[in-house]
Amino acid sequence: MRTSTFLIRLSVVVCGATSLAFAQNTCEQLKALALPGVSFTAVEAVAAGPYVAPAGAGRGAGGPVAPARGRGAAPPQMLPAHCRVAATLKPSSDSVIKMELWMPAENWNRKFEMVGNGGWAGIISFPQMAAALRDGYATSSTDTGHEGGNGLFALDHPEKITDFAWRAVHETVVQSKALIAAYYGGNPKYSYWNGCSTGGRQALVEVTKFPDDFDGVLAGAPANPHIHLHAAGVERSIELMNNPQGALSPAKVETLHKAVLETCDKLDGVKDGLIGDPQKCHFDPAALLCKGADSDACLTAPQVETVKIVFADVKTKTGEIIWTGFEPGGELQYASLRNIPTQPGGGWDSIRILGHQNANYDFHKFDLDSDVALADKSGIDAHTFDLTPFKKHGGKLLMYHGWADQAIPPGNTVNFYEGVLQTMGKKQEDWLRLFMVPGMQHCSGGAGTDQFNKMAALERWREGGTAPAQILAAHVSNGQVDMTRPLCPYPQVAVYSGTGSTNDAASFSCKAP
Ligand SMILES: [Ca+2]
Repeated sequence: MRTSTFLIRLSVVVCGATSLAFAQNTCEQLKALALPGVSFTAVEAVAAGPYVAPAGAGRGAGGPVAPARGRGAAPPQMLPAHCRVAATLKPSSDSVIKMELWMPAENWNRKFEMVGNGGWAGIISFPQMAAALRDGYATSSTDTGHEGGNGLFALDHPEKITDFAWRAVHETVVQSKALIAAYYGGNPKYSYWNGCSTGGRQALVEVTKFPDDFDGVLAGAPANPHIHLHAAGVERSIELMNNPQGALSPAKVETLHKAVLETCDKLDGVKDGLIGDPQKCHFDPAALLCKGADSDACLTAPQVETVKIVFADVKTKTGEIIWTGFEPGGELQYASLRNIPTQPGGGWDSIRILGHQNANYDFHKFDLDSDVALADKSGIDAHTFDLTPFKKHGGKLLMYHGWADQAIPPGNTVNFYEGVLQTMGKKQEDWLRLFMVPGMQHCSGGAGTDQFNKMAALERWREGGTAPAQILAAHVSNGQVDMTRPLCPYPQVAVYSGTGSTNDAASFSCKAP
């Protein structure tokens, strides 16, 4: 395959079909490239064929991962021929950062797309890389310097915390760009970040710390600040534990959801099971309090309390919001309504390990205010609203978040966006836009229009200068599009014109609230 690739490239040069200085190095020749702190574990020309997770790719490599694709397409099955580089990066003595870079052997679109992680990372995002490669990008991903989807790696490994926080991503960017330049004989014309969830945190950390790394950044459902998200989850879990009779049966969750829709569905002008702007929805669960005997049609007092806990912002003693509550409309997916926890959950690692460096730390000692302050010292997160350097670089930041996110309550993303405007001034729409998606769950899924080509919108913006005034989105059932809607730049919302199908985006326009 390497030979045929070489011949194809050679023919391009001989024909003079392009002025690009292609074929500066073959994939094979990249092995000889000396990059400081980089050791190659594989440099190989891969023939076109079905996607197979690379051998030794580790846990979860070929399995389901957090849905972080920018395109919402079905998982890819076939990959074009490409040069695969697998490497281990060692920017510190304790670093073991795994990265992969795949570069199309033909028809490179002259762009670099790095894809982000989910949860605690610990795996390379191969499926997302595969989708980017199929679209013609040189693409890379890192495991962020550890294996495994929890925080135990960080015990007694401060350098690995730094790798997870920001260094693995940035180092992977630097080495990817060097390899791309060596392979193609030229830099990528544009570099993009595409991440959701933890990938959204990585996006915000990148634009804050390394504003020149990317020309355009997709930040979906950002888990930033990670420490605050996890601490709020712990606080909520403990409040639920202290309300042991509060679990709702599935039938009661249905009752709750119906009552929420009864109150708030029509506020956006269309009765469609979606709440266009949950910020306008003021539903009081006490309205469902059983007046007589307990039944599926009402909530007991402890169950009303559970709903209040799940919907409430988590605040410090002085009233600072650590993270917003879950939004009305997504009740059917909110596990906290149904299950009283017995443990504080996966976010506890952020407190006991990143904070206290003690795997046996007793969660009964949890104190939101002091534990957040302690764990924040780990330096995981972006804490500034001043993104002036990224703006000056010419970068575009496209954020999105589902209003029915069942993993990361979305109000925090609105607050981040507002924080940037308060810090940098009200008019930032030439480089920053936020798209809130009614009815969309975590990164994708749900009753809302979760399928939309955010990368194309970002590229038209950065490369063509056309800011996304709206993004066309679809809801797909059984492979069929059954609803389209425009997604609107916050704070605009999609408003029904009053005529035409409510399943057709053409019947809606984006308007200020
Ligand atoms: Ca509605």
